[in-house]
Amino acid sequence: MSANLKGAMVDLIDVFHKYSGKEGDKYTLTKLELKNLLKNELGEFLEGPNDACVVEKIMRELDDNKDGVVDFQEFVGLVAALTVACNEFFKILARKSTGSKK
Ligand SMILES: [Ca+2]
Repeated sequence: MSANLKGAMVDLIDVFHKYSGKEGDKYTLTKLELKNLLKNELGEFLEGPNDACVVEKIMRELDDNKDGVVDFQEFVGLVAALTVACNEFFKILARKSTGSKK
């Protein structure tokens, strides 16, 4: 895992393109590409990435400009939201382990 921000940014771009290049426009994610990315990369964070309804819902939420595909900017919104959620989770864990009530 990357321990620096520049590495994390490059990784983020690499991961996106690894999936976006499979079918259709190589710079956007189709529903199938999004499903594979969610399943392979975020399977442990997301409930039911194999569930078509879940993928459909995430797709609708991410597809800001309603063009039926997810571009990099739209994808980064998901990553940012998940990263914020993870950070909150780690803060709670840290508070529990130190016994702080803040
Ligand atoms: Ca879109």
